Amino acid sequence: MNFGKLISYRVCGQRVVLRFAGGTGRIELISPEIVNVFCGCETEEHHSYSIEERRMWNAPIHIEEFPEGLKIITSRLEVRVFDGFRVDVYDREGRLLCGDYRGERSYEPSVNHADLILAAQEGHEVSLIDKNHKIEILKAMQGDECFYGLGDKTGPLNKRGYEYEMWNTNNPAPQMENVKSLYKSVPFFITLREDCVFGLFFDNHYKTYFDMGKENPAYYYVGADRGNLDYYMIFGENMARVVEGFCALTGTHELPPMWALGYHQSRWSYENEAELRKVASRLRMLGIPCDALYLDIDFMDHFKVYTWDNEKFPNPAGMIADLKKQGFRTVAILDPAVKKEEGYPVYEEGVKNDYFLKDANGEIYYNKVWAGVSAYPDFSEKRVRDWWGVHEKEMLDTGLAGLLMDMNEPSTFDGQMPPDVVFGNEGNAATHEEMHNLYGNLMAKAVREGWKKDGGKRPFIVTRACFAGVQKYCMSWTGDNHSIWVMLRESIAQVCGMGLSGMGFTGADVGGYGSDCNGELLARWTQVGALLPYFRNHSSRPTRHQEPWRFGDETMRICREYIRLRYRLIPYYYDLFWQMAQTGLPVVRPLVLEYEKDPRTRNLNDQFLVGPNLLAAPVLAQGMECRAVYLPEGRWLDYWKETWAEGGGYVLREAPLDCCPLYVRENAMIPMYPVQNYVGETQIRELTLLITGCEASYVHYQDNGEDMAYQKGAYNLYVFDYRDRIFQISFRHRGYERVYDSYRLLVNGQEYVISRKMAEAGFACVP
Ligand code: MIG
Repeated sequence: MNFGKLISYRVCGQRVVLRFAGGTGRIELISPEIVNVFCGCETEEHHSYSIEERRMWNAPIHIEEFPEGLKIITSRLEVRVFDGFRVDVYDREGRLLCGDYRGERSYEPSVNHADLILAAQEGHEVSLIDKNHKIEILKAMQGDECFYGLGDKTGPLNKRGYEYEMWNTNNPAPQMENVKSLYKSVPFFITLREDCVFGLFFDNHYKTYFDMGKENPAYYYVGADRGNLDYYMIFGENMARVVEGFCALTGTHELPPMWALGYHQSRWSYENEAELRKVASRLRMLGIPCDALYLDIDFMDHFKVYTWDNEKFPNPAGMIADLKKQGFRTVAILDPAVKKEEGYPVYEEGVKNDYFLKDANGEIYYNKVWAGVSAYPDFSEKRVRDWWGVHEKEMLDTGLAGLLMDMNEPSTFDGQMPPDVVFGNEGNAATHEEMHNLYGNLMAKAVREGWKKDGGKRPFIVTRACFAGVQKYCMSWTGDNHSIWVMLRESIAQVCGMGLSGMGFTGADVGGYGSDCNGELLARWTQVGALLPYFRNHSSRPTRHQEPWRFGDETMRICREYIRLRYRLIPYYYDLFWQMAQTGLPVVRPLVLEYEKDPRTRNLNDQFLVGPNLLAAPVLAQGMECRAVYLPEGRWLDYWKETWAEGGGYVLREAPLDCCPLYVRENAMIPMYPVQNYVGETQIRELTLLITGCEASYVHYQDNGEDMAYQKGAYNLYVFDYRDRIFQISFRHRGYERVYDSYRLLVNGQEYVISRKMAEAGFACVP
């Protein structure tokens, strides 16, 4: 796009409309620190599916003209606009934070056309497309940039030097670091520089391209061939504020039911009632805590959505109720496509009421998935979402506690869905080319709305495909990984990257989905999975079973130990989930999020933090029994040895197969529960608090863990304070009738059990 000379401008509240010789653009201050750059190439106004309720924060601006252009000044920023709609952002001290690149893109084709054609014959994936895009946002590289986020992408945590595409893709082959798109598209990344940090959200849901300095180290760019030029630069004093800013625009996860934080056991598939019950009793017999069991596609009658195979599962409600008595919730998979079959009510209703996507000729569009020839619900229409929700309600009436949405890229077995397939889109018909990346979000919206019909229980909805902002509706998992060591390692950067992109409730299939797992890999993977937000062991049909007991006693005991650790940490996780619902800050964090000024955290791919207080340095390679652990500034308590380690450098930690090195920050608290077979098995009357150092304070959240009463104030917010050896609790909010009767304090190696009264009065921890 060629905007040419800046001719005139008009100020309208926090918005500046800019007339260039070649078109109109505008800059809007969403807040003093969030800048929107917009040009309506296809629609006059914003056309966003991520920012559904557009919020604005008060941001008085004033304008100064200068010879080359215009300055738009807020209390925090100075946005300079030049000819060609070039935009540079400075802080109020005059430091350049982010500047447009002034040259053209320049790249040397690394291979010639003939080579590509040659390689394509053997099946190599080659891209022959012209690399220039209609919309290109080029930012000048200052040299010190690290890049984070971009939703679920493979490769290192720091995306510098890599290129990606946003086009939701289901590819069951191992997703290694050369893969450009996975199931999810979140066109948002964070640029971290030595003395500044900001996020860039490209609010364009068409296929988009991100090059983080791979093509040319002089710039990084974002591109698209369709849609609007519409992006947000989100500044903030640190990375956490930037993540919060992005979530303020696109939403946060809601508080999940507490059981969702437990261990989940899955398999494609537990074939029938007997097999599922066997898994359940095995878990209880071995004392392996578990909260959820999964029904994969085989529970359906010939893979028909919203049906049950009555032979394999003759009495779903009865079975689900029995499992519930043993403390298991049942979660079922939910695929979008509807089998084409006469007499199948879901299909017939869809045809009759015009609920399915259409081809360019206005006929129902069919492709193939598990059920064979199938039609695709048009979730862009509210009436279709409502209908979907009615069937969902019937499903939930059997007692199901959750739904896992799969194949919503949407997947097609018989070639790609053509770009001209038509979505109704509430009267503004749109094509698949535009709507592809949104299909998962729209399905999630349908399922979240449908869930409300079920009354008061908190939703547990998981998605595989999605676009930016899906966190308002559901959580996610990373899809089909493989039981190979690199994918265990990769899952950490994936989960951390998603956490920085608003999607902090996520996890990877523990043990790996495709390929065969083995005992050592499962043990190591369970150690990692036990610490990631969504903790589910899942494996694919043609692979070896990988429940914790499948590889002998030692593996089982190690897995059980770490699953139990997770259950001890449940209140800590719950606090972090509560905090995430308020602010968007993820539960699991790359070290750089908490220690961005420390350059040694910026490329750490094999460690992570759970909240601010717990650091994990898992072993991610076969045969490794010792590893270097980077500890940031400060002292860290070795969780297992109960000894202190000095931070600000690497320590060497032995890590035999039964050990995942863990460290607790100095001057911190971690609340813990006793191990239970499942969340809610016993009523917790005593809270254990691990306290390190000599001064710590901590906010703890408590509610019934089940329903929506917390939204009406039925929760407690405690403040725990420890200083000068005095431990004291107080309430910031008191609305939930149950409070802890006593506290078990673990203070630097000493243990004190004290009553609530003593805790409220202030207790001196003196041995
Ligand atoms: O490609 O329903 O990612 O978790 O077990 C197979 C069968 C389709 C893909 C999901 C996986 C699930 C499987 N599904």
